[in-house]
Amino acid sequence: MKIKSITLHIITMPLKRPFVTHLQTVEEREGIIVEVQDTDGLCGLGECVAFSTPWYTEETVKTSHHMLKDVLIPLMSNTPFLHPEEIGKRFEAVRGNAMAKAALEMALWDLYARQHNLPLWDMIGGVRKQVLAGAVVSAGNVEEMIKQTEELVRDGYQRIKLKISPGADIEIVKELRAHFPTLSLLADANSSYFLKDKTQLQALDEFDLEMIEQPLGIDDLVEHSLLQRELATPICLDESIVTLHDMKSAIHLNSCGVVNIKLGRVGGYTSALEIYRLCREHDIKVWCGGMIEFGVSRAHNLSLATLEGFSIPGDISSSSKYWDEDIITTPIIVKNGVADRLEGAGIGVELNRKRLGVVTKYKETIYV
Ligand code: OSB
Ligand code: MG
Repeated sequence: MKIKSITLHIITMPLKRPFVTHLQTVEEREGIIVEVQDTDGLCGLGECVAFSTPWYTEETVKTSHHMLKDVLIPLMSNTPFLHPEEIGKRFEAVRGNAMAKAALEMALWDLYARQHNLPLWDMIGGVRKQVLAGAVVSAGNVEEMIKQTEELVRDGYQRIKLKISPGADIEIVKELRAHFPTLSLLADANSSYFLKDKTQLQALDEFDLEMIEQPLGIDDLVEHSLLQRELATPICLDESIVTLHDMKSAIHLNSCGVVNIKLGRVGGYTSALEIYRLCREHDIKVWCGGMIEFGVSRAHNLSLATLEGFSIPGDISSSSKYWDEDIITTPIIVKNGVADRLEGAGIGVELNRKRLGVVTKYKETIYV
């Protein structure tokens, strides 16, 4: 792969409505679109999913911009490489910073697939023609959560994830379950509980949740294991799984029955595929997590979720759930709980340059 230049587009777009969690209310989404160009003029696209502030992980748009520009992109300049998997080796010299690494690595996978004129889902061994999709409801009060769920169910979503936290949990789950007796529901706590809150979490067992996502601390694999022993509802880990090593530890400790895989959180495809394969070997269920993303990352998620093991609907929603107008020419569409896989080369979407221009705050091209 002969890389000529890498363009970083720092963009910002208002959400249609605020995304409320106990940690942060997101009203504007900042992000970085990474565009890698080869010497033949082909382009690969990636997206950095870090937020403006470090509420979900320690990375931010600013730290990942710095990592990309000053640390990771310079690693591209030496010897050419044959396959995007080789990039992981070069990145080993850099600790952490999974989202910055993922943004560049995703763009290289997209470019590699386009160079071979194949869809990326095909290159990684995907098989699903339709990807299983679900949506997230995240609002300040239970009435609003019911209203949003009604809208999403009307739009065809068949799996809804509810954000919960101490004091905003039992009432929410109980009300939602009463309104939607047969809907597939799960709850995501974004690490807002402690092991001492066990009885509060056990009280959720009666509402037939598919799983409870990341109830405890982001690095509490041991305590998740202790909790899982006393909880009927399967635990799904999100924040706790960043590396393959984390996943190995979680399996050894029986910390979870499910994991959501996010390309950004785990540092890109190579790591996501390793985690995926390990989960398959150990009967851990997987699904594709979401990050309130723009179309580039949504298209990457669709590629990943074509893998056979992605047998549970992910946080994969239409571009229109968050955006008035996405930055890609054909928005991502979920209908009746599925999204068709994209059949074009690479991730199968192109940038809408006009829209991108409108939402770009800063842009620079680095020649490698
Ligand atoms: O914890 O899964 C999470 C969004 C941003 C940061 C963290 C999380 C989320 C979501 C997914 O819940 C929302 C979406 O992309 O639709
Ligand atoms: Mg989560």
